Amino acid sequence: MTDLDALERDLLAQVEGAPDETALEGLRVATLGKKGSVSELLKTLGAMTPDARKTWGPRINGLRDRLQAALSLRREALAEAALAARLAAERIDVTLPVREAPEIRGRIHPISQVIDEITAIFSEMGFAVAEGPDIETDELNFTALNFPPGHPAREMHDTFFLAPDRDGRRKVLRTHTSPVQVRTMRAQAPPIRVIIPGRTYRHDSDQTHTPMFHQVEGLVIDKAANLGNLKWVLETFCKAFFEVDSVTMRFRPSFFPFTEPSAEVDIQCSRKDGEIRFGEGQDWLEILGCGMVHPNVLRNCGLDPDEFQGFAFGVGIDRIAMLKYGMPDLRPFFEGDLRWIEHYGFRPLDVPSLVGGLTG
Ligand code: 2NM
Repeated sequence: MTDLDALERDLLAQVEGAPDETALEGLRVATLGKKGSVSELLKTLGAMTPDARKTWGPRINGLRDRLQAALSLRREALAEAALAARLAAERIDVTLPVREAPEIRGRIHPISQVIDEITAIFSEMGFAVAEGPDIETDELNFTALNFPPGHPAREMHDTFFLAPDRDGRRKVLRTHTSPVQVRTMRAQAPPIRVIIPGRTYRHDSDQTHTPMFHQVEGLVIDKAANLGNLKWVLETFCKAFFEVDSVTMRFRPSFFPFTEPSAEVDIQCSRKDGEIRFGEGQDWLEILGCGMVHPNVLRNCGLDPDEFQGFAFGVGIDRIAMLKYGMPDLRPFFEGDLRWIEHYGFRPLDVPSLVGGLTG
């Protein structure tokens, strides 16, 4: 019958045009489902005469079979297309570079590197690391260290003062790390061997000075520590730090309120085309200050100068970092310019040690 042929053409066209698997499933339910249009047609066979059924049975069943075949063909085609679309959408370009992990991408600031190097060297000599606050009392920064109140030596330091507290006392940004030595002597009994790396502050700013800078100071207190020990410690440090087999050092008499006698130490070097080499040459480079701890300082820290003595030294970290790593200007140290740290920074996994090498 032409009605059945028209129905078949229409259904097959709908199957062919189903845009996705959901629409196709809707079509299946509407035709072959329990109450689907084709299922309803099949049900009419039961009520027919045997003759009519002979004619209509094969036609309606044929329609159902062809419709079923068309549905599964279309379902396969749609599934294939959906998979292809997903593969295209979720495609990953495995040739793209991987983003580096922080421990690979990051850089250690030369100051941190040099502090780690210095710590490694002095640890080997039996020194511990001590630390203290950046904001100190006047007593710890000056008075205990034998700078009497009103003494002109306080002016050598271009101190940053904080606003006075209720009692009119003004705290200071520490001008050196020496207050930590005082804290250490007051807190623990000799023998003492410590180094103190840290930030220090002075009101000074030009090509070679920043208002915040870094120092390492060292302190040794026992019953017999002497200038000979001091010289050995400093020479051992300089050779290890500058990675040379020998250094020539020159001790010039100097003055610090907290040491007596006091000296400034130069090391011999050569300068060719702006490049500095140690252990050779005719030039002298000032690198640190040192001396025997003043009896007044020992007394101020509760130690009897007739029983205990010791030496101390102070090194400017920023300055020796510039010398060792050939950095001509101090100011970019604290500007946070990524290009500078890319160039002068160190790799996080190259940890300085005397065994593995200080500088990787
Ligand atoms: C220096 C130079 C010389 C020093 C002295 C002391 C203390 F606390 F023991 F008295 N601490 N640091 C010292 C001595 C520091 O820096 C250039």
